[in-house]
Amino acid sequence: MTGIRYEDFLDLDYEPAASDLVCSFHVEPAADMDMESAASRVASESSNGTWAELQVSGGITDLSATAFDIDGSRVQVAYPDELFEDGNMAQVLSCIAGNIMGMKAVERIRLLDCEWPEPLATTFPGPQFGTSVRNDIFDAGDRPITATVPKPKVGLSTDQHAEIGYEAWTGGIDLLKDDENLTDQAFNPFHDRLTESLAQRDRAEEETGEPKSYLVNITADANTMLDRADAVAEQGCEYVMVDVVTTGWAAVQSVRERCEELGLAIHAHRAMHAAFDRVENHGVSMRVLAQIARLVGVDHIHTGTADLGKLENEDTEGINEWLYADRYGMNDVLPMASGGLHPGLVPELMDRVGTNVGIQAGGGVHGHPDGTHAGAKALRQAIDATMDGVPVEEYAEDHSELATALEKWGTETPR
Ligand code: CAP
Ligand code: MG
Repeated sequence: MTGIRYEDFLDLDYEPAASDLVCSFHVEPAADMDMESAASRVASESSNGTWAELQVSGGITDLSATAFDIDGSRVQVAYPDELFEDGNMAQVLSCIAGNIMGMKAVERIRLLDCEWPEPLATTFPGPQFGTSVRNDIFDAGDRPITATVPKPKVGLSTDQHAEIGYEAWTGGIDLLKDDENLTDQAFNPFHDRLTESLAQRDRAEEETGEPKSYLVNITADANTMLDRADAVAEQGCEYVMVDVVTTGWAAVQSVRERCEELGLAIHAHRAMHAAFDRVENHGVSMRVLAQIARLVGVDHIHTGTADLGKLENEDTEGINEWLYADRYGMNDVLPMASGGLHPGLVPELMDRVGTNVGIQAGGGVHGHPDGTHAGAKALRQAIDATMDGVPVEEYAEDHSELATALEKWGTETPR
């Protein structure tokens, strides 16, 4: 008989094996529970234990996780490689971020960070392109690539949407981007939007002589996303966009597989991430969500504006570092800064996040007093000025679009 008890999941002398997945949690035990008891329950419920003591006749493979370090509220748990199915992110998350999030033994619990071991990490494909898009798809040199999302988010007709794309592209923007809640509604059907936007893209490319592309939102159930990805490739676009948190990682994995066949890059929008990561002492950190995104293989992901924009951000710079760092030769990911950005914020943003990023502005382009084309120019001028080491105020002296944007928004952080 093999006994499995909660106490068996705590071993403060345990040294994780190189093949273990090591997860760091913030744990606040329930009122009547000490930290060691809570930590052992976390390791138990997230691997192979339960509330009752088990007796298994004949013995079983030991798949138990081990809580091996407690430092204040930070608990580290090591998971054996055999616990996980290769290349199945949903299964991994059902272990390390599953039932434990609702255990009564803990008042609060947050998955803070993961150290992904090579045997598990390399069962995932990683990105096809990552930061290389800047010069594989575009011709951006060292500067950040730029994107703009037409506003209002939804309600523009297909013609209006495509026309805004043309104005933005010819103003110097690299990527037109759909908004997270624009998919295939009656006022702007997916296939029409794809065709018309790409027709305007071709026109803009011809006029500017610069490569341009379109982040078309294919978000839907997995089968529909695959059909939409096929249509995107057929029409000669380079990207699909997916709302990766709302669709779920399993669906993203299916899209990633299809995109390999089609040679398409994936732009990951993270709408709903804040439901997991905004409350600081509970949930799943954005750092871990970004790690998952890299493993399953998106090429861009929104990681915030280093606190300069309209939305709450968790450690944009630290997360970006993780996305760039070498992980067993896996491609990196291009972080997208977005949410409340406008030209006046560009110098400080680039100071904080560098140039190996995408910069997305919706309201900060289309809200320009002289319209989208001028707004696109102003954004690009702010980037060019910063790349040249020239203060934007000085650059604005002979760049009127930038001057108007600075007059309107200055360097304010919008809310
Ligand atoms: C930005 C945006 C993006 C957010 C997402 C919006 O528009 O299109 O979805 O940036 O947040 O709908 O708010 P603006 P994050 O440029 O007009 O603000 O990048 O933090 O995931
Ligand atoms: Mg949006």
